Amino acid sequence: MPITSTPKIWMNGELVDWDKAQVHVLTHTLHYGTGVFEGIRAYETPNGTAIFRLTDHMKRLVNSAKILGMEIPYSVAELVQAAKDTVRSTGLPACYVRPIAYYGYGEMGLNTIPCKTEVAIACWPWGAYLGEDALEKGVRLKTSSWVRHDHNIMPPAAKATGGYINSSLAKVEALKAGYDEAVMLSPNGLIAECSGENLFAVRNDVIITPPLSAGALEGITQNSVMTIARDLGYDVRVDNLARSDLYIAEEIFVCGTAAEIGSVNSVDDREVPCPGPKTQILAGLYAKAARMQDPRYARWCELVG
Ligand code: PPE
Repeated sequence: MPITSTPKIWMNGELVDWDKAQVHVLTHTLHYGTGVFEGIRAYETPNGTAIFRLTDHMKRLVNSAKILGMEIPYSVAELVQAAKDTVRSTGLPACYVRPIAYYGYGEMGLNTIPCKTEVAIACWPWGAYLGEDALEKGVRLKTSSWVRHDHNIMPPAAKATGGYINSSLAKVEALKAGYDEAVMLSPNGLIAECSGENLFAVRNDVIITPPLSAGALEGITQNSVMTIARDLGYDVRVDNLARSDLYIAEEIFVCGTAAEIGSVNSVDDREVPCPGPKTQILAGLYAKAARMQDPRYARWCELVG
């Protein structure tokens, strides 16, 4: 999906022109994948543009850095303000927001202790990540031959740039095989998540999503969906899922900031009823919550001002 430029990018405390937001080819993180990032969405709401769960995303960014032993020279509050300033500077009513913290030019070698952390926040309009009809028609999933990395190889709780080699291998493999998205298993064969989304399956009327311990990112969309589902009185559990649970699920959906909520119509060519009734209800409520149209979740919408 090609990027559409916007006027400014926030870099190390300043809004700079889009074309000037550049790094040197000897940037540390370009060589070793030592960065952390976030994916956030700003939505048009009746009260103006609001960034969905911005503070929670910035907290996760700081935690990702902490896991890597990286120090971000800004507080969560400063990062929140910077993201709002960036979105406001574009004049866009809705957009995708991409903060990244990375080790810049100056040091080389695997020792990151002397490296200085740089931070940038860019935003641009980004459409439906899994296609416009991902909710209605559903996506085709394929179990990946690539195993999700393990906690002692690359902590899945950190949204680290280098970790996404694993996701990218899985995504491209699935696309080349004619599927839309990859399901990744943990080293012991349990469902972890998709290459860029968390996964939920409904079995015996219970909505289940795999835990961090199975290699899933603690998704903010996942958390929002669980809250909405529990408020509806659904039985929601964070629990392990086996591959066969997906083959006989009543419904399956995937969710993430970029993808929002997409239904799943098959896994490894076993058809799954789609779009499932719970999926449709949850997707409708999520879309309203993100646009500040549901007072119960208005606290999640942080107005850019
Ligand atoms: N798992 C993975 C591996 C993942 O990348 C994401 C988000 C999620 C789960 C869902 O997390 P959350 O956004 O907090 O609900 N993926 C981001 C980046 C996608 C990309 O291609 O880049 C996103 O959705 O913004």
